[in-house]
Amino acid sequence: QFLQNIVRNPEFQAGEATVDFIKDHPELLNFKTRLDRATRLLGYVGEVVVNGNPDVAGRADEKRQFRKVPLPPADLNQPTPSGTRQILQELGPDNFGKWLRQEPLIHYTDTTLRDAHQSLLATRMRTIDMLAVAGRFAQLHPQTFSLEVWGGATFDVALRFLHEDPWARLTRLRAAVPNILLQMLIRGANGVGYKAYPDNLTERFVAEAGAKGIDVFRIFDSLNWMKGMEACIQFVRKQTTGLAEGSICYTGDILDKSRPKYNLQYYLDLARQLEDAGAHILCIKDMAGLLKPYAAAELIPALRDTVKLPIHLHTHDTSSLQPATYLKAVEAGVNVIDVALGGLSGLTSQPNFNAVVEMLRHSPRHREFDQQSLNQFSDYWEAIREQYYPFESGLLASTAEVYYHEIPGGQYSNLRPQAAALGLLDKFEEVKQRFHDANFMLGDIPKVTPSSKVVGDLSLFMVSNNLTPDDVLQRGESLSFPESVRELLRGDIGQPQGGWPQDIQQVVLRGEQPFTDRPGEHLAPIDFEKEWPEFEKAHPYAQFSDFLSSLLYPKVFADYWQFRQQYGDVSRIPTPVFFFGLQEGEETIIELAKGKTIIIRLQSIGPVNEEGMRTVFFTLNGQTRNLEVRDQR
Ligand code: 3PY
Ligand code: ZN
Repeated sequence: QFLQNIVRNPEFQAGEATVDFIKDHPELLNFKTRLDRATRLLGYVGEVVVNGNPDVAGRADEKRQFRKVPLPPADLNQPTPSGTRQILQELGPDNFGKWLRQEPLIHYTDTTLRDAHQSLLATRMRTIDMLAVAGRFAQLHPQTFSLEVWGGATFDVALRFLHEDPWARLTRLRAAVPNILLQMLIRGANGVGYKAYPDNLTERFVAEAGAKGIDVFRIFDSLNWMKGMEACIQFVRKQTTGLAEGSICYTGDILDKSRPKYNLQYYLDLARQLEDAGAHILCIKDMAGLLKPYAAAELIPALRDTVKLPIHLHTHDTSSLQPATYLKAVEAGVNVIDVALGGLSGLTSQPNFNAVVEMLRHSPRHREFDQQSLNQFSDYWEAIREQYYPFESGLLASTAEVYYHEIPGGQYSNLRPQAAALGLLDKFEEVKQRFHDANFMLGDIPKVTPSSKVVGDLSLFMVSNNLTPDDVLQRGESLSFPESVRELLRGDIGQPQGGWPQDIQQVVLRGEQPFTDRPGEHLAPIDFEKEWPEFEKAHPYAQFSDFLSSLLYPKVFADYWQFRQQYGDVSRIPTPVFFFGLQEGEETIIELAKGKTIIIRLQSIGPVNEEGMRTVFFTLNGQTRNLEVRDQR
């Protein structure tokens, strides 16, 4: 019966079965019900039509219409021109680093597919919207240094809220972009999570990411703790053919002599240590956008004098000053700068790619890009962005307040909904004030995931409980602090420069002994030999990458897996339908596989019956299909 199911499957008959074929078709094993893919996706659409997508509950206007999305014109029949990936393959990582360091023209990393939507739209960008243009971009702008497409919060959000497999996203993007380096953000020992993982898990994760297509691993530690990065740099060197980009998280202001903790020397020392640890590229990761133009003019030449590595600058344009920082950095010899396509740039995202190219046009380090085409990509993203309106952060204008609160760009779009969920939206001004206070209570630390999340948790805790910094220290013994604050001060995610302040550490830990060693050293390694076969048995046709997902996020993965068995691969559903369902009389086209599409039309929704069920009347490829859905609204 199983074999019959396979040979009768239209995708199999069309010769389109890939390695994912059986995983994507659990119905092959289901001899009684034989739910096909279309039926499962229809089940999802029925659910959203009746009950809505919980991720946009209370924020969705289901009647809102979206305009037609303009696709940037490209001739996809042409072979894809070669790019930086071919240069890396030719030179190998060490020589690639040397080549990049002496490149006269400026290079660009496009962050549109990772940090830009993490920072503007709470990381919700779906694979379908990326794939619609990724190949076109590769075709038209092969001179781009890299595309940041993976890691950071995208891994968790893909599984948790989008019900997508992040590994499949990577595989599909790699296939669409054979020529430009693909880049990810990895939080050192914290991987793509919020806590430290055993070393052998990080190692397998890095190896798998490399095998599935990542070329540049941007590695950072949220406390700038070398021990949190060293092992990861080595894993990239050992397990992949890619580039290890060691990062300095930039905080404070090197020009502010009254705050000497993060002075120029601090960053130069870190850079030297990253070079010694084996990094191929040095990144200045300015996650909140605090690196001012004249500070860049001082920092970059000093770094170039200190290390032989090429320098990659990342920032967020929260204040709107950052193009000026880029101008100074380019003059000072930076090699690569991070930008986002117009429609997803600015504010808490990266500076505008299109505009920065124009800033440098006719100057010595200008690299040529077809501006008309860049603008067409920007138009695409602007139109797509409208479909994600429930996830906009609410920040309407750039703000110099960021120099005070130092909230990273990638966190801002999350902190507001977090505050809203606690009923604190009216007090968001106070939350930002307490974010500033919490930072200094914790000893003035770099704030970037996961340390920034803990500073956020502490500030929300103070606002909810009406506490000042003094209250926390004086009444701390009787307060129940967020678990994340306890873990941070216990040393779970590492050690900051100068150690933790003893007053708050004692109040929060109440006698518990803090760690000072590297978390990876006291965490039990994963027994892959034993656990992978067990996992495989419990999850028929799962891949090894699914196992890695489940080790990083056990509960999130379990929910995702169950969802996937029930509804199939929802990443193929167009975004308006995925978030808002269909209106009566509306239809949608879903591409199940290359050349295989289905058309779902919502005819009408019946009334609720005594059992609380509604009948939803659809047509699927013109044939009537009725669905019973429990009304849970
Ligand atoms: C992340 O870790 O997700 C970040 O974007 C840090 O800036
Ligand atoms: Zn960033």
